[in-house]
Amino acid sequence: MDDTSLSLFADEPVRRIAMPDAKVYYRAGLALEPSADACLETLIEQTPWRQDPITLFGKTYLQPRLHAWYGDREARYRYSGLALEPLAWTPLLQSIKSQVEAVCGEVFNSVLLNYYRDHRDSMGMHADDEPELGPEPVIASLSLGAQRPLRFKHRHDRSVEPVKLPLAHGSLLVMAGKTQRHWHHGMAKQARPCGPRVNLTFRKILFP
Ligand SMILES: O=C(O)CCC(=O)C(=O)O
Ligand SMILES: [Mn+2]
Repeated sequence: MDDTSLSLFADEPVRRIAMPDAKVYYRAGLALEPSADACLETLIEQTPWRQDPITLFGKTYLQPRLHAWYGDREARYRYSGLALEPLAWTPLLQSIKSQVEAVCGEVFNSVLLNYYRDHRDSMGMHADDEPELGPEPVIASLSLGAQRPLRFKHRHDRSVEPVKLPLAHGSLLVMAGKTQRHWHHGMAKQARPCGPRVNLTFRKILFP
């Protein structure tokens, strides 16, 4: 997404987050159909959630969250060392995908669902910079459920202030441009208890 495609958000309250070397946009209060509440409940209940082992620095752990991967048949993706076969789109995910595409003016061919069951689930700092996403991927991230902060940290310049962005129920975060090249993002576990959160990150795999 370039700055001109901001017009696709029309008069909606889109915020560009002040971050050097990045294009990050945030919009709260998406008018989803079915409602954000209904999407959250259905996705928690009906998704075939998986919790896969992950190897980091030679040690194997269970990922501290659940996930599911959906996409067009050819869309394969390697994520943190896992090769994921996409599940076929459900009518609900297809509908959410169309609504997200309409809001941000991009077409996606896959979505990673993350389920943070409570405050103890998390995602480590990372960049979505796999080659199959291309050099300047547009990643649209829909948040449902408990509001939790996404943390951003510049990868190369320690003088740049980290950013902590709370992601509200029914909000859309779009990362574009060189964001993945220059920033890491992640979600820490937190001490304060909170309810479940489901996140959907829509992606476009260029070389399936
Ligand atoms: O849960 C989030 O908001 C972040 C998810 C994320 O970064 C990812 O799926 O790559
Ligand atoms: Mn990510």
